[in-house]
Amino acid sequence: MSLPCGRSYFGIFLGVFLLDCHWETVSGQLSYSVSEEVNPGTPVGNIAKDLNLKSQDLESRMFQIVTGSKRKLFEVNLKTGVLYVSERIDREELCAEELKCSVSEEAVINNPLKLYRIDVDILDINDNAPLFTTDLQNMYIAESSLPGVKFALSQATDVDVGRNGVSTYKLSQNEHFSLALHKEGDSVSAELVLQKALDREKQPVITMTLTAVDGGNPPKSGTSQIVVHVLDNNDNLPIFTQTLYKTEVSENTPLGTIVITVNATDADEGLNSDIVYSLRSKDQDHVLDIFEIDSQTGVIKVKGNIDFEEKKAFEIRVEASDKGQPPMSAHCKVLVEVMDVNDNAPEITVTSLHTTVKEDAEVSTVVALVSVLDKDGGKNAAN
Ligand SMILES: *[C@@H]1O[C@H](CO)[C@@H](O)[C@H](O)[C@H]1NC(C)=O
Ligand SMILES: [Ca+2]
Ligand SMILES: [Ca+2]
Ligand SMILES: [Ca+2]
Ligand SMILES: [Ca+2]
Repeated sequence: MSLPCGRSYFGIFLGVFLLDCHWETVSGQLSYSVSEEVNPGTPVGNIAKDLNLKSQDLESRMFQIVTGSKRKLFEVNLKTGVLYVSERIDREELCAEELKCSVSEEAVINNPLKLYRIDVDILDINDNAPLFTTDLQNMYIAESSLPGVKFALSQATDVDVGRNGVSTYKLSQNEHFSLALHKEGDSVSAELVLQKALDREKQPVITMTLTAVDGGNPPKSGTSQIVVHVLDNNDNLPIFTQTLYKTEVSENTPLGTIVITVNATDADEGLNSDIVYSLRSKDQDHVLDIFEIDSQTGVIKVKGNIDFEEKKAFEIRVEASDKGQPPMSAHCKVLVEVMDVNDNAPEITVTSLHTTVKEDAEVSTVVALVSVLDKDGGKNAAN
């Protein structure tokens, strides 16, 4: 018996020598294909038929599949010549992302010795869904971002190959974003595109579902939640609860007395809505000498003497500014009417026309002119 390349095919060098010289010694080559994950026992082909051997000869001529150290994925039924799957075949484990996955076996038969090569293509099935590395993608996007701006997304992977891999992405229905898909050969990736301007004051958080779909039949998919946190921009003015406040204050009101509290609110967030109040004086009416405002609370208090006789009403301008960068501000007016208090005694002036009055003076003789002057107004004045 002469052995191929002159040595025992059962030797430990078998694999090496088969590689070295199989082109001159292989008596035949067979190619089959079978899907991964088929049940053990599934037939792949009939070796006896394809090699023109009598099936009853297989056993007597010691037909044998030689796999070296590898797992024995296939076996031959020596009675029928059928090559069948002998254990679970997982293409993903065998070939990972390689597009073509093929298993080569050597088979020998004696009398005369012949060596055959059997190639079995392992066909991918769509047994894996696209998978995202994160179930949740938090994104922080400025409220001021312009439509058209793109944002990177975490991609999905599908360990299947070819069309069983990720073929497209979908985004759940929403008002602001769409997807831009980029295809490069077999791979596809997606970016988030802002379609409509954001408004944190209306919707501070936008949640969407990103779905990766493979091209299998039927397709499989995987999802990831996208949570967009809209970052505030200072795009709102403070707004006073009233544009005009009216109040009254008595003259001589003690210093520190609260006159009124103004209130402005701002729809933004954080410093962009933090309000600082201040008083503005448009002319020389001494408003700033007489009133003060608490910059934090908007409480206006008396700080100087109020004298009705000097000024009967004040018009205070109040500014509210946020602490945004740059700040935004708004104004309101506070009209303070001063109420008179009876703090002035009437002044009586007597002008004598005669130093003495005769006792027999006539009844209607003018004796003196009495004039009364009262600085107080209204009912506090003399009448
Ligand atoms: C200011 O007005 C807002 C809205 O009307 C209200 O929620 C808030 O409590 C007010 N603040 C003060 C200090 O009155
Ligand atoms: Ca798949
Ligand atoms: Ca697969
Ligand atoms: Ca804002
Ligand atoms: Ca603001």
